[in-house]
Amino acid sequence: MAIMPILVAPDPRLKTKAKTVEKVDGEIRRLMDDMLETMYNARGIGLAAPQVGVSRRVIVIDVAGEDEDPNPIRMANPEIVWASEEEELREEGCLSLPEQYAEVVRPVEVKIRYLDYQNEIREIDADGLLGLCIQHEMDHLEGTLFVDHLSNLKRNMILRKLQKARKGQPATV
Ligand code: K1U
Ligand code: ZN
Repeated sequence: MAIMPILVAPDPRLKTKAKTVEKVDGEIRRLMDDMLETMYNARGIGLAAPQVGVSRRVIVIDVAGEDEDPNPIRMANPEIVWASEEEELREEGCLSLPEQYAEVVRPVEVKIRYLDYQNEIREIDADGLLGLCIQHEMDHLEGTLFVDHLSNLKRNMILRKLQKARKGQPATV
C-alpha cells in the first residue's frame, strides 16, 4: 500500500467530475487500499479519488472512533437512491481545505447503492456521521467542495484564509 499526496484547493482537479468505474478490478482495489492508507495517515474519516488526483468514482470511509475497531468502507460508483426530506445543519471539514470548517445543510439520512470491493452491487442506509461523510465524499466526485454549499461571502472568506496560510508557508520545490 502507498500514501498518496492529497490535493489542496484551488487545484483544478478538485473541480472536475470523476469518471465511472467499469469494473472493480485489481487496479481499482489497489486504488481503494492506497486511499484508505492515505486517509488514515491524514487522520481523516473519508477520502474521494479526485482528492488524490485520480478521476474515478471511488470513495473510502471509516467513521469508527479511536477506541473502536477500524471499519473501512470502500465504494465505487456510489449513487443516492433515496434521501430523507428532513435536513440538518452540521459542521464539515475537508482534507483538501485544511483547517477550515463550516456548517452545511444536507439530508439527515440517505440510501446508497454502490459497487463493493468484490464488484458486487450493495445498498446501505446511512445517517449520522456516516451519512454526512458519504454525502461529502460523493460531492467530491462531482467536483463540488463543501464551500460550494455556502454563500459567496463565506466561501471567499475560507478560500482567502487558505491562500494566506499557504503564502505563509515556505515554498516547495
Ligand atoms: O473528504 C475529506 O476531505 C475528508 C473529510 C470528511 C468529512 C469530515 C467531516 C464532515 C464531513 C466529511 C475529513 O475527514 S476532514 C477531517 C476532519 O475534520 C474530521 C475528522 C474526524 C471527525 C470529524 C472530522
Ligand atoms: Zn473533502
